[in-house]
Amino acid sequence: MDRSTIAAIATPLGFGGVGIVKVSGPHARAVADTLFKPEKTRLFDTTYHLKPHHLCHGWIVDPTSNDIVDEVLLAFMPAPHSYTCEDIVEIQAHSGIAVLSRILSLVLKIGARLAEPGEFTKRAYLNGRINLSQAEGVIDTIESKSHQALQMAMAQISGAMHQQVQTIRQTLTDSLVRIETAIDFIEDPDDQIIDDALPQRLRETAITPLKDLVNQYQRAHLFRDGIKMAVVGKPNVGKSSLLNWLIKKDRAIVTEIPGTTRDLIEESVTIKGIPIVIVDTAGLRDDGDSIEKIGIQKTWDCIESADLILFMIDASTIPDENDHRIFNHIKDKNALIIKNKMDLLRAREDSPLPHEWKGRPVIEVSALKQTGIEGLEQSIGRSVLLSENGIVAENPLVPTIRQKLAIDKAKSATRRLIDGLEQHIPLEMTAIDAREAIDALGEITGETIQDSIIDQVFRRFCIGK
Ligand SMILES: Nc1nc2c(ncn2[C@@H]2O[C@H](COP(=O)(O)OP(=O)(O)OP(=O)(O)O)[C@@H](O)[C@H]2O)c(=O)[nH]1
Ligand SMILES: [Mg+2]
Repeated sequence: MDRSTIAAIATPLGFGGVGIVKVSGPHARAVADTLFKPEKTRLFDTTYHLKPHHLCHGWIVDPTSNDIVDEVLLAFMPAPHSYTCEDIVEIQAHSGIAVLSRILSLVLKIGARLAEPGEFTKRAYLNGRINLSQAEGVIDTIESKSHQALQMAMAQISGAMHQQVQTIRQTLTDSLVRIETAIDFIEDPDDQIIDDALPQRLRETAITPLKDLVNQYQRAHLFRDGIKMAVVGKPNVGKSSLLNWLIKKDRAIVTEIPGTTRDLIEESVTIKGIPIVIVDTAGLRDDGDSIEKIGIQKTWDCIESADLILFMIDASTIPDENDHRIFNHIKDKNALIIKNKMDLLRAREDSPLPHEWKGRPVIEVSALKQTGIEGLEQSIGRSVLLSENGIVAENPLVPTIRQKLAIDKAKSATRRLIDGLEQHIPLEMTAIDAREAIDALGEITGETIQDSIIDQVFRRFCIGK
């Protein structure tokens, strides 16, 4: 393993109270000794020892110029009782970019190198302090955009996923041991190493829990991964007004001129706990100049890739052929009909929707007067969850997409294993399936994982974590 000392600014750059420079590795202690002058002692008193796991008040001083760089709190966490299991020094300074980069460059001069994204957590994993699914929980915690997503991340960090998968993997390993023993002692038919109940046991102890995990993924991954929701409709119905309203910002230009929005505008919000990327689109119509035509093409592409569509019409007018054409394009998609400009209806008769549009949720709103949001949010929440045949996640143990792919692999290999046992195919072949299932689950627990997959996991991190 790489034994270098690594360092990084661990907090986001920008305005804030505190910024942290984190150092991990064999030279971390030397970094503190060289740069940190504690308050508790006269400057340069070498008899002073840093107290582990305590915050010490003092100053970072440039050793060549003796300039004070910043007043800081410093924490020293000696190996193995630290995040990485190595010596760690954390310097809590003021959060300005100039201060933090100066401290970082002093640290690098002393012999540390800049940490790669996720390298602190990778060291925690390589040193055996956390397992791979716990590491994935750490990234998901950082990225959590909703309460539910955070709970899922915490379930991974607690090690629950690791344990659950490990239990299933153990039953498969037991079966493999039996199969291999039976291969070795094939001459002794009285010795029932593989009993008839083994396939059924595998169904109960491997297939069922693996299926449960896949179901959990399908039900709840949206809370973590989010969805893309496109607002579409003909020009001037109020799409951009709706975007601005939902994100509580004047992000898109709103005018009474049809064809105002030319490009896709993406913004993020959380609705009913689901992280959503809303895309405001160019109004769809046949005419328009060449710029508008490009925008309209982008809208059609966006409709293809969206998970949910808000098809918006103007409630104060009767749907025309533009509306019909758009509806025909989205009719096989997960879509809600949004009747906007309900405020204009008061004096007028509400025109009924075309017969073919029946059966879809219709939500009445006024983006101008900002009414109807509760109904809209409820319908969005419901349609997202129902489209994934989902009830809201009660069990926060939800595989990540990487884990889900490994579970799929393990499940099909276990199915082949069960079939093979029931059809009494040569045991050597069932052993191959058993091994494949065990290896696939090992990709989750980290036992049979290739370096390339480990790198993939940690590349998702930010620098300093
Ligand atoms: N009365 C009323 N006017 C609205 C409502 N929503 C939007 N408008 C007005 O309708 C006009 C068009 O609104 P936009 O949000 O720009 O419509 P759009 O669908 O984005 O239009 P394009 O970008 O041209 O496709 C503006 O003058 C808005 O103020 C509403 O609920 N009631
Ligand atoms: Mg617009």
